[in-house]
Amino acid sequence: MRTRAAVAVQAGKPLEIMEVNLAGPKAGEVLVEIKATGICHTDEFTLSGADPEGLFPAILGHEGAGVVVDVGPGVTSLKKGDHVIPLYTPECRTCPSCLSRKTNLCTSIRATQGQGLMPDGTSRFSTLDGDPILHYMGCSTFSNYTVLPEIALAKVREDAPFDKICYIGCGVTTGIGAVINTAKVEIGATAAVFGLGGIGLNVIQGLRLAGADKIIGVDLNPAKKEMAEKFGMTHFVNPKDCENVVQEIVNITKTPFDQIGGADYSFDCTGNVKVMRDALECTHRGWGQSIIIGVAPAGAVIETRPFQLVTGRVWKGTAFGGARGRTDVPKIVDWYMEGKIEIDSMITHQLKLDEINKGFDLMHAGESIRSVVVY
Ligand code: NAD
Ligand code: AHE
Ligand code: ZN
Repeated sequence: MRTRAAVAVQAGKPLEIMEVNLAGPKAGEVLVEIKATGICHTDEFTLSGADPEGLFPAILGHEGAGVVVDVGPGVTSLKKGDHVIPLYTPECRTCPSCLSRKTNLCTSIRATQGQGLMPDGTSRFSTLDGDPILHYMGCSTFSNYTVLPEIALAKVREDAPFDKICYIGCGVTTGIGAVINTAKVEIGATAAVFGLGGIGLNVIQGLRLAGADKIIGVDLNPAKKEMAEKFGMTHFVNPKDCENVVQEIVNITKTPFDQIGGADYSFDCTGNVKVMRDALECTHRGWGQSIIIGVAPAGAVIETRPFQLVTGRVWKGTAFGGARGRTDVPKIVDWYMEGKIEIDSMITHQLKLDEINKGFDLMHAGESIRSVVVY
């Protein structure tokens, strides 16, 4: 079939909207009509050329929601008409990683996914001239129709609006999951969140759900303060307005009983390795945990004095908030529909596919939280 898609033809160039060919689903695969897709900073990261796994031409996008149109041979868990959210972290439930119960990082199709290919080593997308176009993160939601492996789709309830729940395909689950699954934050904890964008705000809403006391937000953009306060931020620090961010956070977390200070938990949602260091070093001596969510460019390295770890701080990372997609994503959709979590106000812009590059411009200008393309 033919479908309309925004194609990343080259690093650093705007996406090009065009008709492309899409081959039907093979064994174990599913054809999905994408109804809506968010634009995550990771799409921008790959388009910029900073992603060591970034390959071109490719159809980016990994934060979608849609409807099953057709299934390939052997597909048993999904049927035509099912509402689904694509999973860039699949859940096969049979690989050593899934069976370990220690990680959500299913490894069954990771190698081909990183090469922009389906599990059989080929692409379903091509130009009208027949040249292959690569998949991206196994999802390619910047195409109106896309093909995914069955294990990379979460079946969700049919009354949930696509233009909101697409955000659960990455940002919402990543932020809330980092708090609940990765850090396992407890009631009364203190936390610092670096970067108050589409991920950081969801970390903040996760911290509020978990019952954290002090929630300190850090961002260079003062315009992010108001929205973060609505989601539960109690203190705001702008690195431009203080001499030492780490000291500022330590001071905020001091109590009459505890004059050492330091956040119980911190989260990097910027992808900046200097910020990651601050995020580690602002945590409490003896038990502080810092969770890296941000994705850093090729070649970037993190550094700190080993003494920071010798004195009990823990550095961790998380992908997709530690969520097992087929199991956890339908539950997060329920939380949204039951009013336990908020999404609507974070979707600051709704665009048509033709306007998708505007979504990247809004992100660069710091004017959006999430832009969502509705097909
Ligand atoms: P975003 O652009 O919406 O937000 C980033 C925020 O960080 C902005 O508000 C920006 O002003 C702020 N910021 C930038 N530099 C800063 C600095 N030096 N100090 C303080 N604040 C700073 O991006 P997003 O969609 O929220 O994504 C955030 C990061 O998370 C990106 O690196 C993205 O690739 C990554 N990410 C990781 C996962 C995962 O599974 N680990 C999932 C989604 C996104
Ligand atoms: N390809 C990059 C790394 C990109 C990355 O870390 N991606 C996250 C998801 S970001 C979603 O917005 C992830 O899932 N990582 C685990 C994995 O297996 O990719 C690089 O540096 O090579
Ligand atoms: Zn993402």
